[in-house]
Amino acid sequence: MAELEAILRGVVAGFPRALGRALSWVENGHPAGRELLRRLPRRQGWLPTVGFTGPPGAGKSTLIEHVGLRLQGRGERVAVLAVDPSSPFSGGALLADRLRMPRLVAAGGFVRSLATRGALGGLAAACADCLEVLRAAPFSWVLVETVGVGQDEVDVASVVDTVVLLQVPGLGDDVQLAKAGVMEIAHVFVVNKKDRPGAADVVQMLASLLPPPAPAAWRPPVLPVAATTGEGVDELVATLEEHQRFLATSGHHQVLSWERAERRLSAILADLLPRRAKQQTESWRQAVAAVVEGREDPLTVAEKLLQCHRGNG
Ligand SMILES: Nc1nc2c(ncn2[C@@H]2O[C@H](COP(=O)(O)OP(=O)(O)OP(=O)(O)O)[C@@H](O)[C@H]2O)c(=O)[nH]1
Ligand SMILES: [Mg+2]
Repeated sequence: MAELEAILRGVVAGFPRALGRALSWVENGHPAGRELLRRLPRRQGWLPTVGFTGPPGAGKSTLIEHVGLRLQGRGERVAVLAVDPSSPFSGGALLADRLRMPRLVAAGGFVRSLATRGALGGLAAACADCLEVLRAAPFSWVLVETVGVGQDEVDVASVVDTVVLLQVPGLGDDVQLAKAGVMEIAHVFVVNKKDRPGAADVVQMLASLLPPPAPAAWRPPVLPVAATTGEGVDELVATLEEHQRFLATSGHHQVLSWERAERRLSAILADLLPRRAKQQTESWRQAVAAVVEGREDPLTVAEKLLQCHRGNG
């Protein structure tokens, strides 16, 4: 496939068009995407990935653009994935992507939105696959934006190294945080819109919710930021670098790689197994009937299906 070869070369060279195409294939579960993932060169070394999450309108995009600009300014190469399940844009809508973070794109950053339809294993899996594509390209940082604070965000957080949780004054934040269980997954807390009244209270409240410091553990800092003016962004970038150093020197890279591989395999299997089982229409129908009629319990039936499947290769 000459086109696949060209896209592979383009990805490795970091060409935006090739990257956009490759990410569309992967995002849409296109067969060419699977072939591409199989053939991507393995990256040497670690590619730092940072997820930014928080409620709608908290300033994630504004902040990511600033962070990206700082990094690009120092000669780093930055890619941004904006994960947006509800996005009307998909399939490499280059124009929409450019409109998202124009200054970062003008500075040479790569920005892509991700609507994730049809990938095996859901949003987090699609995101993980897209990160694999970016790992083969010459980027030195990847920043991922996710909207909201729900299960999807917790899942997406599991594919990045560093999770930045944005909060803003005036949202009844403590309730939201406690409910979503995202306190546990954040490595850095940002209180954005520090120019607004109440920001200092949110900083204090977050600091009071943190667990007591433990030896050799990462302690999430709480950073007040104003993304519109860039105030506090230098401190945030320094913190992101510090967290990456912590991961590198504390043996976390191996742990993260192992956990990610396990999660990916589990997610793919959870998707593949029912699909395969249903392809055997008659045995699937009989299996369901056995459960409906109470002749056998679901676990026994599922185990039989697995065995039967193994018999079929
Ligand atoms: N006053 C103030 N406004 C800000 C700040 N940061 C962002 N905003 C504004 O907040 C609004 C939302 O910013 P975005 O960066 O689009 O927020 P987001 O979290 O990416 O939003 P979604 O992607 O829609 O969830 C915009 O109007 C920004 O200009 C800040 O530090 N102070
Ligand atoms: Mg945004």
